[in-house]
Amino acid sequence: MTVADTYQTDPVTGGPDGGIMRRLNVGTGILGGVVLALAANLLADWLAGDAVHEVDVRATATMVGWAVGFMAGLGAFTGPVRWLLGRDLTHADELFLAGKDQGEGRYFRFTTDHKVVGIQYLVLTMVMLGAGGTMAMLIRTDLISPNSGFLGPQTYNSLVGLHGLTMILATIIMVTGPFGNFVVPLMIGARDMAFPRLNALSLWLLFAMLPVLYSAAFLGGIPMGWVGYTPIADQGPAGVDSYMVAILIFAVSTAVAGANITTTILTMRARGMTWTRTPIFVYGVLASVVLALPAFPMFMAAEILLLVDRLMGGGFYIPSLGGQPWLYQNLFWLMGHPEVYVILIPAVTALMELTAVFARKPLYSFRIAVLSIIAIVGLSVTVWAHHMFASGWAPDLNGPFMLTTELISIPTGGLFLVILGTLWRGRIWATFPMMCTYAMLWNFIIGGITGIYLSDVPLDYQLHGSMFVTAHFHYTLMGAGLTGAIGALAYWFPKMTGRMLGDTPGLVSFWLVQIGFNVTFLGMFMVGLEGQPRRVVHYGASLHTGNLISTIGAYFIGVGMLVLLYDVVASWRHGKPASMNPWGAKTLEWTVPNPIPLENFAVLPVVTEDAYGYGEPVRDAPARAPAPVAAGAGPGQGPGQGGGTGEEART
Ligand code: HEM
Ligand SMILES: [Cu+2]
Repeated sequence: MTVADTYQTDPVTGGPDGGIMRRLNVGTGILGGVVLALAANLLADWLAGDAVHEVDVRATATMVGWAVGFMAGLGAFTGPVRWLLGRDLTHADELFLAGKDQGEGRYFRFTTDHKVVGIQYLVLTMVMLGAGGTMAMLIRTDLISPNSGFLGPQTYNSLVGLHGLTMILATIIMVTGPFGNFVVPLMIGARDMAFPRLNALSLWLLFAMLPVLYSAAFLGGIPMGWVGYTPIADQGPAGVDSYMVAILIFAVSTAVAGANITTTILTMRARGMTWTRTPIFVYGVLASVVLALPAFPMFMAAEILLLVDRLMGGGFYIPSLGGQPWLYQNLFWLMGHPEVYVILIPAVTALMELTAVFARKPLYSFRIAVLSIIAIVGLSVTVWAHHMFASGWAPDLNGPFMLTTELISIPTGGLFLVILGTLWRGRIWATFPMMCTYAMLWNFIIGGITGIYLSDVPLDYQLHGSMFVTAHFHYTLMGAGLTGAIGALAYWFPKMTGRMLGDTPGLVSFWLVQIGFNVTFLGMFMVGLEGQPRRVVHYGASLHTGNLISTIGAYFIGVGMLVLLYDVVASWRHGKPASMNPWGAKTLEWTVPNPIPLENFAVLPVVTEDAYGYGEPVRDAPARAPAPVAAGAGPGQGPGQGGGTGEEART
């Protein structure tokens, strides 16, 4: 890779620097949110004082008021407002917004630097996973015995719903948020995202969403599970309003992020970075957001119709008023199935990226990987009704939906084979991130094949609504998706923090989580096959053993995750300082120094070869590679030894 091409920012002119913008931060945001929430509450009380739906109108108005007030108080709208007033942001303002010379304070502001946004996303994701994980521990503790009575049925149902929703939202953002924002612009040789202010907007909308979502716990809960099914959603308490508003905010955030990331990847790749030289992770992130762009508006539409039902006396989903719950189910799964690939693809492509690095081989085969991703994106919008086989909606379509569902397992298998092919005959440096690839392969084969069971209509009639389904999707979402995200974290941690993630606690956490995970969900397959329904607080005595096994496994996951959290926090604070390119990787993010300058690249890079061209000497490789962990990797196989040539690393 050679460098050329200097870059000059055109100063934006048209007004004095500064203004109120410089005094806004998360504190003024919360203040603005509370004030507007109170105002909206009073206004709704006054306007809808004695309407039938008064409680819901007030709850919804309060939450919308909070979100708008928070974003305004944070300064999310100052740019557009000043533009409307005819005074654009000045160059100095733009630099201020990017967080120049602001120290830690920039993490608590509406900061546009993609690296700051990436770190904010990472912390937000970890908080959400922590909240969802705590709920999971409570759920499993309740299920430790057939009638433990640890949680009441109402609390149990709400916890299951909030756990599911928290985890789905967290897994949607867990790769694209932190790594799509921090790593992708570096990886494509750009100075920032295409729309830096939209980037900050997408992040802070999620922050505004969280109190709305969790207010459900104080408003009667969400008794209808994470899917928000009607007619229960039509009849449920005000907690359902929290669900609706949270989803609406989330959908806006996703749309904004999707438009931004798509534009960035399409238009800002470095000179010479043709599509065949674009790293596979960039494809993964692009596929994920391109899929999310049409999917989330479906969910949004579903919730807007629900809002009309609940607040205005509409009957979209109420049969006695001519409505139909199947409408909700269709809209929901038109989002819900693409969404599983929104989650999976970036995680798997992150693992592909690091597998090529640690196997010291080009990706096998880049073209199959790209074609599989394209096929998955196309097919995944044609399979949604496999979630409705047993619902009675359009039984004649069960056959065609079975076919499309089984077809999608072919390109999904393609991704799998690309990773296996990359490992084949590699001399592997078995680091913590690399171990995540192995774990993903193990877990995803189980998750994927049980998916094929479920897509078989007669079998699904048996298994639908059972713990078997719960086990299936945990094997995919957690076993493959979350494992991939953890691999990505361990891999890019040195670039994001300038420090190495501790290997020993990382591996301890890895084994605790992976063993705990398999124990938990194999136990759940067992009780699911024996007919235990999901989302039910009690179960028959004969199912005790399987549930006990699951609960014990879950505690192992919990402890393992705490060890990982410790590792992340401790390494971030005083881990071993990382060199510029500790893994000897060839993609562009490893060519910038630590800490990364605000503008990323002093001169923009020009790309002259593909991202996996091992066989060339690598830059800034460590003098001595860390000792390989796996058997079979003798001394000298670490990258960078003697120039780290690809030939050398192959057997
Ligand atoms: C790619 C990774 C996958 C993910 C992340 C995933 C995720 C999910 C989720 C979240 C659910 C349950 C939703 C709910 O009711 O709460 C589910 C159900 C289902 N999955 Fe998967 N899945 C994956 C792969 C597959 C594959 C490869 C197939 C088939 C080839 C498949 C077929 C099904 C079917 C038929 C159901 C409906 C089961 C039922 O409710 O009766 N899945 N999956
Ligand atoms: Cu599906």
